Amino acid sequence: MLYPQHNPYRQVHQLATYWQIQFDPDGQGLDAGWTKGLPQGRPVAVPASWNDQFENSRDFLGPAWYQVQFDRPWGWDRQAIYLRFGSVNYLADVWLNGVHLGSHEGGHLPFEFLVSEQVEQAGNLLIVRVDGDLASDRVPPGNITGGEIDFFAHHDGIYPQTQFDFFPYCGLHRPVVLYASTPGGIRDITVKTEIDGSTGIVDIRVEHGLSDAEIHYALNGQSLPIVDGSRLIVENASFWSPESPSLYDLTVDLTRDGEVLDRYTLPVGIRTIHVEGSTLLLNNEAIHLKGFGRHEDFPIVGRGLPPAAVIRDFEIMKGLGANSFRTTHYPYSEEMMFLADRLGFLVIDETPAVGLFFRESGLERRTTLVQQYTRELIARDKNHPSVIMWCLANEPHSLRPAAKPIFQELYTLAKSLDDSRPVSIVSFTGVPEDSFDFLDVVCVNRYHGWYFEQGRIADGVDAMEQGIEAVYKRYQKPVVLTEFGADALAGWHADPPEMFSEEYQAEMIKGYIERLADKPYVAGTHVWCLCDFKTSQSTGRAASLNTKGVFTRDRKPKLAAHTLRALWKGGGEQ
Ligand code: GCB
Repeated sequence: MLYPQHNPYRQVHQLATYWQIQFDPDGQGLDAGWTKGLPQGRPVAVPASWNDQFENSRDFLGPAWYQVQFDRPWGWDRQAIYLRFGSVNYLADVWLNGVHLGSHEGGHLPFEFLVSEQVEQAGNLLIVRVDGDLASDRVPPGNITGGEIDFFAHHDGIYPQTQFDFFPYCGLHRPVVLYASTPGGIRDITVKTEIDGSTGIVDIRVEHGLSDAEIHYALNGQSLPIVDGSRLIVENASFWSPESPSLYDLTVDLTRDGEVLDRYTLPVGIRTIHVEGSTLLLNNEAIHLKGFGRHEDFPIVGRGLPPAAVIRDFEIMKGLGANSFRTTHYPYSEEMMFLADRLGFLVIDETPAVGLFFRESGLERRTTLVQQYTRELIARDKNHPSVIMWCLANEPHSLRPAAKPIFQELYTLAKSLDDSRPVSIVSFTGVPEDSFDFLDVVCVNRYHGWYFEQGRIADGVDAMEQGIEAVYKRYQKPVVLTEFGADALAGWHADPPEMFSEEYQAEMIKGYIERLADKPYVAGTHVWCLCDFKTSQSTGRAASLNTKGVFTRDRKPKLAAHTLRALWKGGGEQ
């Protein structure tokens, strides 16, 4: 799925910054005819979560109704017009001028409708009903009752009752745009790259609906012939890597009789990613991931897209010497993924499948949703050089026998959609995690010295090391420690270190990284997490925050940030 872009053949029109919203706690909107207009809307910012914008909406999870009006941009009368949503959490139903266009389930992934027939010249009314309620047959799940959970007892009774550790923010979280392109024009482009010595090979597939059209390709403005039906050959190519994130502009022109009908320009990074034995190879050289898990979580904006804060997060990661992150626990914004390409980050790209459990009730529905998310994520992010691995789930409660065949099928699906990247899941058990028998990389989260061996960093580091060695011994694949960390209350100090102090967090993180540094099969360590973030209320989360950030929620460094900079960048370097 292509990201909308502006050029002489395509236009993007951003809808208003302030829409109207009306909450519908009694679920009366449909019967009361709100699809034709909201009786008592009030202004709301888009994109943003609704929860922190109003006095009375923090814990309200829907349904809520959004409304906006727009006119058709000039010159669009003969264009194919699409209405595209970057992310709506969780369930969206969309009406345009009273016509139900369709619905989409699952946050964090884009969806669009062809609306050329419905859009009038002026006064179009767009209505979106958003339902973010938590349910056991949704993904991620929540409000689970009756002993359905195999693990995570402390998640029972938290409020809101999520089966995951982040606040279930709701709303129109990413840009909503109209875009226009040539009817039958370019619908999709898939690029895969290979390396042969100093030569780069770019394999391209273009989907379009104009059977009599020709396709022309240019790289950085230079026209290139296609070889073997689908390949561009780039002599003396600059390969993409974190140290040198070279991108080429690939321009695809759809032409007829020499006239350009449609154009799309895609940034392409030429690079390869492979697993060989227990090593992860980028451009045929071993790589080591240094980085973080993180949340799209900001005061007031919630899980909405704040462009400046995204830049800030890249800045603080770079400043520490990080080269990688995992999109915990859902796909990050498309805007952030393009920046990752440009700034040279290695991304483990995760679907919104967090908190999966494998008891029967709702299992079929959850499984279908996770398959849908896998398809949608790969369709969205397949062309990013920064994406080095697909992660199909975080910490599934996978000890039940149903889990393995479900992941086997999911793995096969992911590989059939993209055979060019490793595929994994992130496990908190590790041994045994039956699915690691077939997954390409072993990704595990470890909290020794925090949830286990509490207050004892040295014992925790020993236990972590033993666990990682056991995982490697059992599966003989590259291992990424995808989460480890400790809560630290900014400004709270203790000597000797005590839990929740900045010293404890810093020392534990250092202990983990140093202990794993000389294990060649450890392909990376991701600290949990970059910044403190909002989560459900519980005794385990002071101030409703997970404070395992090495930065505060407003991006101020804790001691651990300085420790990481010294570890990753070396002593004095800033
Ligand atoms: C985990 C989860 C993450 C939590 C973290 C914690 O294992 O993957 O979502 O926030 O632990 O802090 O407990």
